[in-house]
Amino acid sequence: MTNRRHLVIPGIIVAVLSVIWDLMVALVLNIPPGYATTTAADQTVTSQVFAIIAGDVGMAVVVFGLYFAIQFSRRGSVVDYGVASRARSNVPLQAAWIGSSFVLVMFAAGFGVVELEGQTAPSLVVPASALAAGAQHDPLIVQVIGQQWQFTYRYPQYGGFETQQLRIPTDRLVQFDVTSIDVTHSFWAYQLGIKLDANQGSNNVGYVYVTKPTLINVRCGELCGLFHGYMTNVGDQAGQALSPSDFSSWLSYAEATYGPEAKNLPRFALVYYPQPLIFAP
Ligand SMILES: [Cu+2]
Repeated sequence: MTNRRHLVIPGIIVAVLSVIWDLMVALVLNIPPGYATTTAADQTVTSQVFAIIAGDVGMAVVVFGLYFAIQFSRRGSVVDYGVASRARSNVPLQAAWIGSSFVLVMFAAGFGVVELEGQTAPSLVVPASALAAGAQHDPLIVQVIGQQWQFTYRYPQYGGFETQQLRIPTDRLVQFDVTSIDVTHSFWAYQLGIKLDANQGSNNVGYVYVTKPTLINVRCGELCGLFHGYMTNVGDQAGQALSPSDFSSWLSYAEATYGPEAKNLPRFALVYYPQPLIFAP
C-alpha cells in the first residue's frame, strides 16, 4: 500500500461520517434553545456551528487514531522510531497540522467577536427585516420581580398590574427590568434565550424580540433557598409569547382582572429592597 492510501482511506471515512453528523446537527437534532427569539436563534446557530466543527474534528482524531493504531501496530516487535522522526521532519504534514489549528482558532475568535458585538445593543436584537418595515422602537416594558419563591410580572405601561404568569407579544421589542425583593434570584426564560440575575436594590435590563408564538418555561437560575427548585413557571404555568392581537386581548383581560389589585401593591419602582431594611443586631 502506498503512503498516500493511508491518508485517503481514513480521510474518506471521516468525510462520510462528517456529512452524516453535519446533516444530523442541521436537520435532526433539536439543538436548544430553538428559534423563538432572535437571541435564542443566535445561540442555536452558534451551538450548531460549533457542534459541527467539534464533531468533525473529533471524528478525524478518532478515525485517524484508530486507523493508524490498527494499521501500524506490530505486536511484540521492536518500535521503529524512524517513523516518528520522519513524521516530525515531514514539512507538508507539519504545515497542514499548524495551518488547520491556526484556522480553527482564528475562526473561533472571529466568530465570537462578531456574535458578541451583535448582542450589545437592544436595536440589534430587532431583526433587520422588522427594522426595515418600521418596527416600533418603544419596547413593551415588563418588570420581573423575584421573591422567595416565585416570579411575578408587572406591566408599568398599563397601570402597573401584576401577574404570576408571563405574557409578551411577538414582533415587538420587549424590555425586561429584573429585580428582587429579597435574596438573589435569576430569571431564566429558556425559549427566549435569556437569563438575567434578579438582585435586590438593582435593576437588571435585558431585551428580547420574539419572532413566533411560543411557550416560555421560566426557572430560577440562582440557588435562592429551600424551594428554589420549585421556583418555576412551567407546564400549565408556563409563560406565553402571543401574537400581537392575542396579546392585546390578553392585556384588556388582565387590566380588568388584575388592575383593581394594583392599588394594594407597593408603588411601582424600578428597584425594591428587602423589608425591613435594618435588621436587629
Ligand atoms: Cu429564586
